[in-house]
Amino acid sequence: MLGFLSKRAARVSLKLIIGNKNYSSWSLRAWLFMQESHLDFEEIRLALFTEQWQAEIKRYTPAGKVPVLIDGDIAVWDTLAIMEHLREYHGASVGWPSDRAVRAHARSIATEMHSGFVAIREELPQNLKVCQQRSLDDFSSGARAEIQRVETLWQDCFQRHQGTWLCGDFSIADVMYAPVALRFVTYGIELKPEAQRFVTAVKALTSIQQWTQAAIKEEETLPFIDAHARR
Ligand SMILES: N[C@@H](CCC(=O)N[C@@H](CS)C(=O)NCC(=O)O)C(=O)O
Repeated sequence: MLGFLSKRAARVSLKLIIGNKNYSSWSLRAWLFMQESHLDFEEIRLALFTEQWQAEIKRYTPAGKVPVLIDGDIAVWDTLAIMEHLREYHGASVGWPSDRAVRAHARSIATEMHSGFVAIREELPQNLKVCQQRSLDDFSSGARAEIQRVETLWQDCFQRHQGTWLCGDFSIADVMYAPVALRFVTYGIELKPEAQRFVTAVKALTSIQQWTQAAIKEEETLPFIDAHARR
């Protein structure tokens, strides 16, 4: 048994390079995926946009962004690539729904998030220390439209599929939208009850609570992100 454990420990060489827990939503996605997949990994946190940031991140990826997965001598960057790599080579249990139509829906909404929602990212950047009650009127028409799209998308999921999560069991679609749910909490965006179900489910995850508690303890500040909370 001990022999098995030590072999396993030797085999597990995954490192996840992340940014500040308070600010980095893409880091949160990769980390959440790995936690909920019960993978062993070492976490390496780099503070975003410090003087050393560019030099530090370029040691791991030419793309210059977090998250980055280090798997032995292989570096994988970009959240979707990281998740696919972990599914293929490390048996990550979080994935896509088994039903073909549900899987197609999950893939569509997950990649809609991955490639879009630019106004939400700009006007409601992840900042887990924020606790506000904002009105939709505070945001541009573009951001309002995107918030409404997310609300409709979540409602549609719960109307189409049975279960706690967007497409039934916890999947990559939920990983993609979890940081959006937290933004709606921190900026105090009210949602229709059916969409709010997703926010409630995300907040209840132990992994999310652990990440948020660590984020709140971080001391670094990014004034250009904090500025969005002061208006
Ligand atoms: N498409 C990338 C986005 C990664 C990304 O934008 N990461 C941000 C932090 S959340 C970053 O590293 N920004 C640093 C920079 O732009 O210099 C992914 O899915 O991982």
